[in-house]
Amino acid sequence: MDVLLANPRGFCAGVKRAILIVENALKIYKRTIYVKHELVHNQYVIKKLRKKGVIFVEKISDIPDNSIVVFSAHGVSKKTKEKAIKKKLIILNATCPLVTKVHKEVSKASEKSIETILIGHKGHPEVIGTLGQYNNENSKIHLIESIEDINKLPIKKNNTKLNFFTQTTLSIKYTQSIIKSLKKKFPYISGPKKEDICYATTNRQNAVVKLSNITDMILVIGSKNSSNSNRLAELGRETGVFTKQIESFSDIKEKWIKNIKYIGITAGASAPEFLVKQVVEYLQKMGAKKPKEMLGTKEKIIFNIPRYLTLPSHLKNYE
Ligand code: 0O3
Ligand code: SF4
Repeated sequence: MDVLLANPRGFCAGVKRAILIVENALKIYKRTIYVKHELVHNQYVIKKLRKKGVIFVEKISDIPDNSIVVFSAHGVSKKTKEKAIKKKLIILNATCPLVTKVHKEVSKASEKSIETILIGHKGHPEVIGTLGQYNNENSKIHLIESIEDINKLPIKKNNTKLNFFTQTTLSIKYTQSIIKSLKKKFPYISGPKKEDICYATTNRQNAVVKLSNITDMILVIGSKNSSNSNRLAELGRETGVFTKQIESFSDIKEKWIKNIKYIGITAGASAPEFLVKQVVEYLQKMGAKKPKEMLGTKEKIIFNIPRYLTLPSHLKNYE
C-alpha cells in the first residue's frame, strides 16, 4: 500500500496562534487560565491543555471574578465580551484574525443599518460570535445554511442596503452555489469579493481534491465537532473516493484498508501533526510503504501573538 500525505494539512496560522497564546499565558501568569469554549476543536489539543491546568467553560458566569479568560479561536459575541468585562476578567483574545475581520465587517454593517445575511452552520461557535456582532433595532442579521433557506428570508427582492458574509470554514463549492443563488434573488446584495472562507480552508480542500485523483481511500484526521475537518471528509466522499474521518489511528478498522492500494491522509486545521505520524506508523505496521508528501500550496502566513504574551527569555525553555 502506498501512503500519500496531503499538502497543506493540519494546523493553520489561527490555530497555532491560539495555542501559543494559552501556552505562553500559562508560563507568564502562573495562574489558572480559563478558556471560553474549546480553544480549537480537537480532543487531543484540549486534553493536553487540560493536563497543564487549563479550565474550559461554556459560560462566562462559570468563571470566578478577576480571573484570566481566553476567548477561543472561533471568537465570541459582543455580549460575551461585555459579560467578561463586567466580571473584571483579564481577557486574552485568541480569536483568529480572519474571524475578527468578519466580526468588524458585520459590526460596521450593523452600525450602518445594512440588512445582513450570514452563511454558516447554526449553533457553531464562530457563527454565534459573528451573529453577535450585529445589534441594531431597525435592521437585522439573518442566518442561512442552504440554498433552500434563501426563499424563507423575510427580505424584499430589491433591497439595496443588503450585505452577506460567510463562516470561514465552509465548503467552497457549496458556498459558491449559495452566493450565486443569493445574487440571483437579491440583485443589489453586496459582499466580500470572494467569500470569507479562509486561505487554510481553501488550501486543505484543494489538497483533498488532488488526493482523490490518485488514491482509493482517504483518511481525514479531525474531531467530530471540527467544521473544517468535517468539510474535508464530506469533500472526499463527494469525489467518490472511500473516505473516513478519524480522531486518531485507533479508530482505523482493518477491514477498511484490506484491499487499498493508494491511501491518502489529511488533517483538519485543528489536528496536530503527531496524529498524522501515528496513523502513518500504524499503516506501516500493516505493511504500507514509506509515505510520500504530495506537492501543494506552501503556506507562509503567520499570525503574531500580542506583544505582552511573548515570552521573556528566562521562560523560553520552560516546559
Ligand atoms: O470552525 P471549526 O469547527 O473548523 O474549528 P476548528 O476545528 O477548531 O479549527 C479552527 C478553525 C477556527 C477556529 C475557525 O475558523
Ligand atoms: Fe483562522 Fe482559517 Fe484557521 Fe479558522 S481555519 S483559525 S479562519 S486560519
